[in-house]
Parts: sequence; C-alpha cells; structure tokens
Amino acid sequence: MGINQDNGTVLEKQAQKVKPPSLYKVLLLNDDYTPMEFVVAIIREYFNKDGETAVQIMLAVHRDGKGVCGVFSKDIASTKVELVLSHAKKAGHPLQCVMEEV
Ligand code: TYC
Repeated sequence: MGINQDNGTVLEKQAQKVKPPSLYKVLLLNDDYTPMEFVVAIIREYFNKDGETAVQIMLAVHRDGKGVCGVFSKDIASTKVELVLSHAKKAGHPLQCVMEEV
C-alpha cells in the first residue's frame, strides 16, 4: 500500500516500529599506573579533542574514576573502544575503555 505519484512511483509509508539508532557513551576508567600524558594523547588522537579539553577530561577521570570522551553510534563506539584498548595494551599500560548506552 502506498501513495501513487503521477510518474508511476509509489512512496511506501515507513513502518511506525522503526526506531532511531541507539547512542553509546565511550568512557575512560581511572587506574593508578597509566601516565597522565598517555591518557591525554589517547583522548586527542581517538576523540579529536584539543590539548586543553583532553587535559580537562583526563583530570576528571583521574578525580572521579571515569569520564565520557564522546557519544557515538554503536559501531563507532565499539571501534573506538577496541582501538584505545589495543593502543594501551601495546604501550604496556592498563588503561581501560568501555561503552555504555546513553
Ligand atoms: N591516575 C593516573 C595517574 O595518576 C592518570 C590516569 C588518568 C589514568 C585517567 C587513567 O583514564 C585515566 N597517573
């Protein structure tokens, strides 16, 4: 069932059940060993923040135990988590990164 156009095409009405894609926060978790400069570099590289913003986010994580670096679609969030974890592991730091539905 659809709306007939005079050029012969039919526009189907979108089903009401279609939902907007879920969004996910990507968070860094604090630990006692990862150097502050490394965390700042990670935030700049993977979350596209300037130096000042990256320092603020890092200090908030250091103080509060965790902090949001950005909000993304599920696929992008999960890719960011994997890239951050793999970079930290390769560098020998225990930095943890997780995603959480908004
Ligand atoms: N707490 C760490 C230190 O004192 C710094 C740090 C900040 C580690 C944020 C992880 O997600 C983190 N060196």
